[in-house]
Amino acid sequence: MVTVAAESVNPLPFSRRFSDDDTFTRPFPERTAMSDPADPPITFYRLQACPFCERVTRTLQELGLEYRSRFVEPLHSKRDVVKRVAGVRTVPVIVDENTGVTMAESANIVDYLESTYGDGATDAETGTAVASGDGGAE
Ligand SMILES: N[C@@H](CCC(=O)N[C@@H](CS)C(=O)NCC(=O)O)C(=O)O
Repeated sequence: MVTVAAESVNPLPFSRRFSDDDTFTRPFPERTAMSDPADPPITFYRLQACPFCERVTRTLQELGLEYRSRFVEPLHSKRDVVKRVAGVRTVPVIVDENTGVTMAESANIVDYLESTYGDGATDAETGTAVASGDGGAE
């Protein structure tokens, strides 16, 4: 009888690939004066192929914002990290350390990002107008 080690069948189990620790940084050339190169101020909790998350991704990119993506567990009941951070298990969720805002709901997040960082936005800390540029939009 031939036995096959589980590792050789599935070297990277699904639950490992999407664990809460799967964090990566997505750098953008534009950085705000507030940014720490090692630690983007915006953390984006998201899920692969989530249309609501894609909407937020597009807005972040259009505004040229630097952020850190954290891919949550696909299984709703296992999304403890985002539940702890935002009180919900749905994604998208963002945490913006620039302003202290934690927010769920894609439409609210898009509105928030555009009003905080888009044209005509005021600086979250000083209340002064933020210079508008192309924001790195493609
Ligand atoms: N109204 C929410 C919907 C978000 C949503 O349904 N996200 C899905 C992933 S695409 C999710 O987290 N589903 C789990 C759940 O509904 O509990 C929004 O616009 O952000």
